[in-house]
Amino acid sequence: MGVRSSFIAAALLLSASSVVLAQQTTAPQLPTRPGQTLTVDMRDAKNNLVGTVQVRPTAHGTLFTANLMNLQPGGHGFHIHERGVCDPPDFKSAGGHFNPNQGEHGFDHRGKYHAGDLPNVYVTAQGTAMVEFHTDRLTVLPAQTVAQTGAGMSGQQTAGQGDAGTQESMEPYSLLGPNGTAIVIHANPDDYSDVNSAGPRIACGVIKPPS
Ligand SMILES: [Cu+2]
Repeated sequence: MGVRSSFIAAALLLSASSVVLAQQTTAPQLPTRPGQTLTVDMRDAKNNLVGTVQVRPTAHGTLFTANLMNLQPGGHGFHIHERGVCDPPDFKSAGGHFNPNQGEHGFDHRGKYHAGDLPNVYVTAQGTAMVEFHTDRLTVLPAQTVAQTGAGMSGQQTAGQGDAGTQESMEPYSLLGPNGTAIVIHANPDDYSDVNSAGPRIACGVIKPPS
């Protein structure tokens, strides 16, 4: 086989693999293992992009990396809400906090707290923020996978068994359940106890599987 024919063979191989790649990037695909990062576009009440949040699965939960801009300086509540719908301007469509374990709001609550409770983000005088935080309470594994592997919603199952009603699952809850979820940024910082302390919703982004 001459140089020319092996070149053609290599070219054919290359085009065959590009076809496979194209199929993979166009077909919707749920993440099934740690390492596949989701990018959430955050938009304000006027539907302007105010940054992105990377949602990266880890071996122990989820790492959030927020890169934000054009926000009011100061502290802002940052939560996961229970519906993957962000209708401006008030974003009430996103529902309440993501709370599959039926807890109370805030890290200061002694019992179960909302899985969607996350730390505040602090915006600079320039209107930007770059924040990373990790939680072991949330996962971007599909809800079905979490259920099949015995992870996730077992908190509710345990509650149904009576005596262990106050025991909470240590496994993470899926951000990609049937209703979807959304990241919501509030006008004020969360005081980690009062559900209303963070005030109105100023930005929202739907967490969805890669398309
Ligand atoms: Cu919120």
